[in-house]
Amino acid sequence: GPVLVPILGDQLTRDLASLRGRTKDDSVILMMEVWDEATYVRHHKQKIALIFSAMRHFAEELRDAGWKVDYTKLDDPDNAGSFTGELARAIERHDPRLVSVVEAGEWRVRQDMEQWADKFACEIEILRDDRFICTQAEFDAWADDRKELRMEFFYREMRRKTGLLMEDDGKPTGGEWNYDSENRKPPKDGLAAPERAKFAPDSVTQEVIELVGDRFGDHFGSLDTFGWPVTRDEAEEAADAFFAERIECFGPYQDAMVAGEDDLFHSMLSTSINLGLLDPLELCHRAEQAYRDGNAPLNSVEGFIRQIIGWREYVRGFYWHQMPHLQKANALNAQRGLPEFYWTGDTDMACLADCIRSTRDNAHAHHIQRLMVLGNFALLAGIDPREVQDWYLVVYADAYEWVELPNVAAMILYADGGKLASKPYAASGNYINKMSNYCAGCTYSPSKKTGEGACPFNPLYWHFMDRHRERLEKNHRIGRIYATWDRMGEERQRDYLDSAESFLETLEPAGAGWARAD
Ligand code: FAD
Ligand code: DLZ
Ligand code: SF4
Repeated sequence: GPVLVPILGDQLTRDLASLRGRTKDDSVILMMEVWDEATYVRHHKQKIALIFSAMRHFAEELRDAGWKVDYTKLDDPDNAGSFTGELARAIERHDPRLVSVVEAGEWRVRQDMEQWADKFACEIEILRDDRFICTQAEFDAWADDRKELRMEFFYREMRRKTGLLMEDDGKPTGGEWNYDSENRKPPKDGLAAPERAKFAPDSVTQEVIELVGDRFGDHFGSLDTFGWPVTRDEAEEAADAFFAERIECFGPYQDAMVAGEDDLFHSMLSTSINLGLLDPLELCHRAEQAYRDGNAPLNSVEGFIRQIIGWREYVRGFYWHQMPHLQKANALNAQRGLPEFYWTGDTDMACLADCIRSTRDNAHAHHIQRLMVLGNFALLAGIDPREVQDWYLVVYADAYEWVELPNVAAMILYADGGKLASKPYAASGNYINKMSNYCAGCTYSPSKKTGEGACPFNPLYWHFMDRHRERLEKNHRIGRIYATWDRMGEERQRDYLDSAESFLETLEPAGAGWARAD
């Protein structure tokens, strides 16, 4: 029989390891829309539509290039509903001599994959996903060598490995590894970015949008605004637009937030990168070229490259290094249910409301919104990590567990006890006020510290610091804050704690069934 090559929904790469060196007349490619993947959490409608549409387009592209593609649609009457079930059916149909597959990105799916060799009579080959720059062996060796894992040092290794922004003498271009100090500009009045490239749904996407509306109509989020790139060509066009119009300001305004400006100068390429439509390393080379050609400043280019070969590779290595226990980590013992407003957007905190609106409309929010508004609130309010993890996995079109979980459990919630980040990203209303224009349109005031009308982030901040004093006081990056706390005196402290507690009492926990079927 032929070689059977299953390609998963986030492996839509022409140069995938399992396709390399295969001949077209001796291989059958298997692609599967399956109920299990579409529902293990109740993904945002746009996320499912994006993945199905991109899968269908990719299958078409492969067929046009002469490959045989066996494609199961979600509605096919005999659809077994799972990867393993569909593979079993395909093995019966094709009687392959070999199944060659690239390792799944997520632990859950990889567990299943590892059972295939025992389940099926034919030979199974699981190949390394070499679309990532750092191998797991490399990451593990790096991590096992040190007591503290810090992205910055990992990132330097990746700069050396790739040669990106490196000079012949082994020094980083411009003399520094990191230009973040130039990348914290608050938004000027009226700061607005060029419209991102949006792609009107073609007939394939429209069909998928209908399917999703039909079958997943009660999942979170809107389908109306769908405009994601669904093919490699469209993704390239989106990348072109970013390099032409937005990279210049990408660095300086990376941490800025403006109400109603959902993309600002971000690349909006994460969905395409994660699906496999764009090659992360190629994007980094393009960014470097933009700098060398004098078309983009070093701080923007270095920042962009760091997000990709630094953070993106780092969280993936960290995920596999820490699984499966990362899923259950809860170092701060956070127990509160996720507030209902994360799903409805119904809150009078203007910053949260805008971030949740963007999340619902676009299946996207940019990094600083995910980190310093939505994440910061979940941290300070002590929301149960598992509920926060489910939320992030559901709502973002770019969310796969390997990238979502480290960002949520470790980066925003400190649930790993500080393995990934050196301190919790906790901030009061002052930070959000400085980096955004949200507060001007809010019923609360960021300068009011406690009581009626005070920005809830202010008392929540001190409530958080106070309740985790024992752990955080020892942290050299945050411990000094307790001197300020102690100087306030008991009455002021009591004000903060009472304000926080009355606020926390008002939070309505979300009902069951939003993220997972009951
Ligand atoms: P840009 O700002 O243009 O950045 C360029 C690229 O860098 C991104 O496309 C992405 O590939 C990469 N990148 C940047 N930051 C990170 C990071 N922290 N981790 C990994 N890659 C990064 N990103 C996801 O792809 N999927 C997720 O599920 C996801 N969940 C997140 C959850 C939280 C709590 C936080 C704080 C961040 C999360 N991120 C996630 C990272 C980041 O927010 C998104 O990658 C980014 O907002 C995507 O938009 P963009 O393409 O415009 O990014
Ligand atoms: C996220 C997702 C969804 C919603 N549906 C499918 C699907 O029907 N078929 C498929 O191959 N992949 C899907 N995916 C992406 C997978 O969840 C993702 O490829 C793996 O989980 C990565 O380990
Ligand atoms: Fe958010 Fe507080 Fe500003 Fe309101 S005042 S927008 S709640 S930071």
